[in-house]
Amino acid sequence: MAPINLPAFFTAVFALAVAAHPVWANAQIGIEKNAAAKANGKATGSPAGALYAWREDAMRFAADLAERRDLDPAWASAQLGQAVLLPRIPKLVLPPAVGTPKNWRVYKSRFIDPVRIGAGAAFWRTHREALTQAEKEYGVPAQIIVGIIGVETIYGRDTGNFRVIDALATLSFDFPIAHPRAAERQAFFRSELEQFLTLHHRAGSDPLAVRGSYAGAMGLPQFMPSSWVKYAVDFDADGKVDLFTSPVDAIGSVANYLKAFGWQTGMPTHYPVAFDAQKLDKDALLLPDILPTFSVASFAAKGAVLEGAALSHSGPLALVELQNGQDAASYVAGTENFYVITRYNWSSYYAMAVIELGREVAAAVNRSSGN
Ligand SMILES: [Ca+2]
Repeated sequence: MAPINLPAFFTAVFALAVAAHPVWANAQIGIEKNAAAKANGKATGSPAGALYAWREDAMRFAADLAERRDLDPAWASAQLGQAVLLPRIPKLVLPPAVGTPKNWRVYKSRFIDPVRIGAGAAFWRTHREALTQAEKEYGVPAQIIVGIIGVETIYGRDTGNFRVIDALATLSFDFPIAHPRAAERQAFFRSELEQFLTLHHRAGSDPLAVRGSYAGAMGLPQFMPSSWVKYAVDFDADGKVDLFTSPVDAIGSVANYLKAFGWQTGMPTHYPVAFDAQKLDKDALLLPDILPTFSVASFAAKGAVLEGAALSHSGPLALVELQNGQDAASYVAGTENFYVITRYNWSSYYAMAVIELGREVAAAVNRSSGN
């Protein structure tokens, strides 16, 4: 790991930061404006926002993590010190207001449209070999991998334009206390920030150059730093893991992630379900939420009616409810593989969008190849 060459300007700012703070109070006015411009997606090209170098909690965290992870402490505080508070981000992580009805049709329309399907078909044709290889190695069907990368970033078109270090620092040190699980989420983001800095220290790469989502997710598959460390693979075998510019690494990494969370080869994600009004105990069926809990027989006893291949399904099932605003909800019988997709993003709406986008893209690919 080469020592960091800080620009003289920053070294001076940083020296001020560890000294007293009166200067800082005056400087903050300009800083707020700068950070706001950045949050609007306009890079200012200047690091002089609301720098975490001024924040005692952040600098203490940098020192502690350097010790825990055996990193150069000067490097850790210099990197984190250049992170900027982005005031827009805390608002983005707040859950929707209580009583806001979920709407599967609206959600679906955001992710399943001709542009995304067309981009998916092109991605599939270009990377057919890697998708086939991933399916062979990890047992995860191409259409699930294609569904995830499409929903996440439209196949790399939209990987996020926030500096990851700014996003992670903001959510680590300025997480909104109005969030119902603020302490837990803040701890999560601190752990991600720690992994992010450690990853770059070990690789000798520049953490300040990395861009991603407002939550710090990176690359084509939008991996958080901890997932990058645990599940990313060098699937194109060029000697490095690169989820930003190697779609093949992204394909292998998504498949590896799902496999690690228990993907079972050949198992469908879900089955259609109907209800027998005489026997229906919907409360009992919905109680475990999306965690597969019911055998086919206990499903039937509670009034959930399956047919065809579903009747010989051997694993547990969940009744997945997708609300449609004021209209009647949609339901499917989710398998353990449906649940695995929700480990990528903890939402049944997300999982269903991935599955349906993948299916649409597969159909488009088959149509164009004359099958
Ligand atoms: Ca690679």
